[in-house]
Amino acid sequence: SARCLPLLFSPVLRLLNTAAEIAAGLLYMASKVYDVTEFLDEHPGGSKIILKYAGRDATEAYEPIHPPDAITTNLPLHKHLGPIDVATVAKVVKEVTEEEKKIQLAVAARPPLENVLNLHEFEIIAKAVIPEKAWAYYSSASDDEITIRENRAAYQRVWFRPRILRDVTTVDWSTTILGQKSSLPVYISATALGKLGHPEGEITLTRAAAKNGVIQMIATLASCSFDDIINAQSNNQTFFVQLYVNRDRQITKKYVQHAEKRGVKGLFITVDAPQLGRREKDMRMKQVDDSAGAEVQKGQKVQKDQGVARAISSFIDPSLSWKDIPWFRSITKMPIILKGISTAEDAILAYEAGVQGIVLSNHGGRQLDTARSGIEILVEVTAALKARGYWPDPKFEIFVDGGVRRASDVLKALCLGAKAVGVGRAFLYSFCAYGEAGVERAIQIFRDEFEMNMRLLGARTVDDLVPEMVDASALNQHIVPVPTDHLFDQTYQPMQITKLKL
Ligand code: PPY
Repeated sequence: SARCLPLLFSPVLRLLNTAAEIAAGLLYMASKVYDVTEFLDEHPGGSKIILKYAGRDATEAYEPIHPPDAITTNLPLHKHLGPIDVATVAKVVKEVTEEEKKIQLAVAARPPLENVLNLHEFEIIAKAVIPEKAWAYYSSASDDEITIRENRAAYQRVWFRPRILRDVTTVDWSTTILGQKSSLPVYISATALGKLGHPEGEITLTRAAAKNGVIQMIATLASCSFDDIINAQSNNQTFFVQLYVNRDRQITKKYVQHAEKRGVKGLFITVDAPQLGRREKDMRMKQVDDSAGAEVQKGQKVQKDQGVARAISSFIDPSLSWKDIPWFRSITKMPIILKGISTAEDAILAYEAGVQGIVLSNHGGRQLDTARSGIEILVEVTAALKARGYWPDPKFEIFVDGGVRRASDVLKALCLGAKAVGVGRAFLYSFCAYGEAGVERAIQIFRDEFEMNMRLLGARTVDDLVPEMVDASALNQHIVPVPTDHLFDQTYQPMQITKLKL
């Protein structure tokens, strides 16, 4: 069912109404009651937030920021107290908050979808219509946010060398990715916690992808459960899955094998996040949430330095290493792709480890700040692989992600050797702004841009995209001026500094 999260009611209802039980941490979610008393001190988000919902329906607060199986996987079975009869529960009258009112007005004020002409615009609209907390989590990047901006700037240091007089009456930008047909040389990359920004979450991506022949990479930390996403499939659509490797390898094994059984066609293992980067916009929002300082004074152990993301990242295994690759090979037949490679050295190790591909990525600027952009890494990686005779190799595909907002960005990456490009935030913002229709519009914009740019570039198919079509000689010059990215600069939000409580 769509109730990704379980809370509950019923035999326990009477208990829930007593102050003692409420204080003890009985929660109900999606019609089930859980006793989380002993878990209070371990909750990565602190105990305060749990106690706020004790004895009440926590579904709405829980759902957007937890993977659907967080409780069912982590809470011992004897703490699952059972279902509750919703009809017997006193209705909590929900007041409409100031923020919700603001959002309602913003939703009504959205421009008609056909007025949205490029992917940047989804970001402006998304920012207006999603909760501040969601915006903080999605838009944030690590430390000084230098890498997230570099992801855009790097594409602007690559210039085209277009060819002419090639009869470009018909142009075709379709391709295959890991042997799977794709209508675009773009796949929807994994982004977490989609329900923070839109009540339907990642399923909007699934539906739009199905209608348009686009491949979706399902995130380990999607708000919709893996099965809800797969069950929503149609048109025989293709999925990849992104994997955060759990400290408990049995959980990982189960997840991977389940994905394979359900027909997923590629396993993208995230290798650039042994610890989550410091995303200060996200962390700052947590401070606002906690009403500054009060917890410390009460002597409670609340980890105030965590944003939404850090609070739920503790399951990720920092001990993951090259030695684990054969184990992954042994548990699945899916192609294995390492997502988050940043150097030629590691690209070579990946090739030698026998994986089927790599994603050159800095995780959307959210991990190591001042790490280089994927497009810059691409030039280094293809040269090094070529020098060893490893590449081109049809059994080893190279992908790039980070900062892609235009088909022209994608074409530059393809010219330089990428098989396809991942787009995360831009699709995320498109569904936050307009749901499924927004994602469809984003895909349509890509199509329009591919058609025009391929004609103007003199490329009839993706096979015509060659290194000679770009001048990438300035790519690793980090101090050259680049043209102002007017649209991005308008949508990009500068960081804030802490405020005195005067
Ligand atoms: C990210 O936020 O960059 C992620 O990759 C998702 C995530 C969310 C929460 C914990 C760990 C990772």
